[in-house]
Amino acid sequence: MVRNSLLLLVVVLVNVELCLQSSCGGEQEAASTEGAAGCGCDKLRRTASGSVDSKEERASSVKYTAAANEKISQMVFIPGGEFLMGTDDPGIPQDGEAPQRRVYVDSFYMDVLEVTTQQFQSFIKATGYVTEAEKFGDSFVFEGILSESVKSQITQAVAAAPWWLPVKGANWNHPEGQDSNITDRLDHPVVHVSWADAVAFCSWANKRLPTEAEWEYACRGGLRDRLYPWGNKLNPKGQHYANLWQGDFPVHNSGEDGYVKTSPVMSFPANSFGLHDMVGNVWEWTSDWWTVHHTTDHQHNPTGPPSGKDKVKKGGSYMCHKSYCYRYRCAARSQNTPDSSASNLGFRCVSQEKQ
Ligand SMILES: *[C@@H]1O[C@H](CO)[C@@H](O)[C@H](O)[C@H]1NC(C)=O
Ligand SMILES: [Ca+2]
Ligand SMILES: [Ca+2]
Repeated sequence: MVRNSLLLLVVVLVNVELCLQSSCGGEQEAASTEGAAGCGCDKLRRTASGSVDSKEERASSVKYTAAANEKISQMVFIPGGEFLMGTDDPGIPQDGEAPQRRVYVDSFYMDVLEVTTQQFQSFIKATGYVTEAEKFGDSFVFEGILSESVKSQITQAVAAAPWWLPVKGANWNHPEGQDSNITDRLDHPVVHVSWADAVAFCSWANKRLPTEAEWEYACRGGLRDRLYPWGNKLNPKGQHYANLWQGDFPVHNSGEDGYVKTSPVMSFPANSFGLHDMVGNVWEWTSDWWTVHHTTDHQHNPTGPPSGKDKVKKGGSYMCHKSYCYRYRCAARSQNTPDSSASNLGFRCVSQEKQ
């Protein structure tokens, strides 16, 4: 009874129906433990029940910066090969990190960096594409990065993760709602992009989203059975290798790694494939549907289940800390419905041919 009434504290926005844990969480969430509750990212669900079009807003605020940065769209060759995907020592067992399995992936090219707001702006400018967050009229923003004025207008939260607030007008161009913009973060990863938005961007760039196997292979950078893209120690020699959370979630982020929100892409060292921010900064969409059941049969270029409800995302974000979201490991994984968007979720693209 008490539990139910707590869950029902969650409210429904005019245009967005938040999906309650009790009504659509399914077995996966019921199985969640405290340690795995994490940043609550997987609780961010909505059902498409109407939309608010904010096109005029977008048109007036998009400002194209012509100075295209070469490095920004650079891709690196990832030589194909076999690797051990997943782990037999899962940090979060119910996420389906196990079992460890032999997987082969063909060679491909991968964006060195997470797709930036500037790159995404170029895409919008060129195509007039309207993101799902813009159609819905809102997106999920972590409470800790909102202005007091925006916060004061919000009366809803996600029951299972009350630090996530649906913010009206939040989208890639206004990451914390209407009183925010991307002027000072063109080199930060774009956020508030849904899975379809990410797919649209990649195909516009003549690329595609990575499969989970490709993403994880790339994350591991040729290392065998290691936790992170750089090895097993989180902070070798006291150095930070990823934009994560230091402090007590969700109330205090000490920013010891230099950033309490997103960081400019390339602020942290690359792995041996030359890829930056594979873990941390923002979560990255993959093309796979979510499942927690994996075959141990030797797989070649696996693409995940043929259908599903959620898409796999990888790498964790600036909101992750070991105490509640130990998901900034290469084997770690999480999921969202494809129409989800949030202030810590972005992507990068891959391609089979050199671009
Ligand atoms: C962007 O936001 C900053 C403050 O965060 C503000 O000073 C600036 O005027 C805004 N720019 C635009 C184009 O709205
Ligand atoms: Ca940080
Ligand atoms: Ca990342």
